[in-house]
Amino acid sequence: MKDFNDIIEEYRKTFDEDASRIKDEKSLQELRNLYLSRKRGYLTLLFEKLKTLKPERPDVGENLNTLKKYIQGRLQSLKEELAGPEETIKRADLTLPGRKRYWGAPHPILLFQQEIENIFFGMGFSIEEGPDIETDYYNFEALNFPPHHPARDDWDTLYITDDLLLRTHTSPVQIRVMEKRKPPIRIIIPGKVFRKETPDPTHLPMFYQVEGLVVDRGITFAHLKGTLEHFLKVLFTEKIKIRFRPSFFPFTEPSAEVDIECTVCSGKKGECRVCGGGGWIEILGAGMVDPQVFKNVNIDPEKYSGFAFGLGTDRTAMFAYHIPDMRFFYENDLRFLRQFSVK
Ligand code: 2NL
Repeated sequence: MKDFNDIIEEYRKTFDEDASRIKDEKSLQELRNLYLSRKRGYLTLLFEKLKTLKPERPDVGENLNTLKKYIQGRLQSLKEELAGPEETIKRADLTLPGRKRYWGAPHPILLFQQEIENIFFGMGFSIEEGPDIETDYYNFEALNFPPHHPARDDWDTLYITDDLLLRTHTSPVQIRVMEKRKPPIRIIIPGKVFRKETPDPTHLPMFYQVEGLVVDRGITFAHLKGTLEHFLKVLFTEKIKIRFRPSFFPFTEPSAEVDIECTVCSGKKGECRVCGGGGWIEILGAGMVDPQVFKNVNIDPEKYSGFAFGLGTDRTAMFAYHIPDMRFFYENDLRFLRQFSVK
């Protein structure tokens, strides 16, 4: 009987439409009752009708059973979908291979800082750290900055209150160490520093520095020169050319700036973007600690002398890795960062 099979097919379509509207347990239960209830469910009624058929009974019966199984299956999966993750986990295929996890990696600036730390560690230096937020005294006054020195200007320093500021260099940590500890002192201080700058290829309001300090009896400029030359040769290879130029810092006397031959044009001059054609790039500031700084921390400048130096970690990393823009370090573009990871 063709008509009966058509009716079965119509019921399947209606069921699918009804099933697509299910959104909670209650409507699911209603749907189940509508089709499978023993008393008045559509399928129950259809099976009763089946009894009245004669020759077509096996054929129609088979179709009706298929529909019943189909409806039961759909109701079961709807139930699991509504039950959420727990049911899904029960059905998950635990034999599938795991998904690949991305491991983090040290940031290139940290790797470069550690390279610097290792070189000084090899010369007997220890590593010290201090707070990013400092007082005016530790950041400027103890370091012999005159009251109206331009570095105290609003343009350079990010002030929090009249007395609290974001440190503009890591030197305040040296002051704190000298207050607590008597010579001999041989330390380096890596860390974040802050200046009120508009970001451009060579400036950022937050960057990294490594400063160093040596204090003992009989320390001379020769120690300064030998230490920094060794450091630069390990960092930039034995062949690198180095020059010292006279300079000025409020906290050192005499003071010097240290240049290396340009790593990009090898000092050939001309139109180099990195050294501006001069053939040299400035890497370090350094000098013999000013006696006034020693007096500020109760170290007798008649007995002790020392040298100090500072370098910009990001700036130096740019020359070491030939990176044209400092902002690349902080954009977190994985295509950039992955080039430095060990793997
Ligand atoms: C630069 C210059 C320098 C120092 C930092 C220093 C610290 C104390 C006493 C004396 Cl506590 N000096 N630090 C000395 C000379 C230069 O840094 O160009 N930095 C990026």
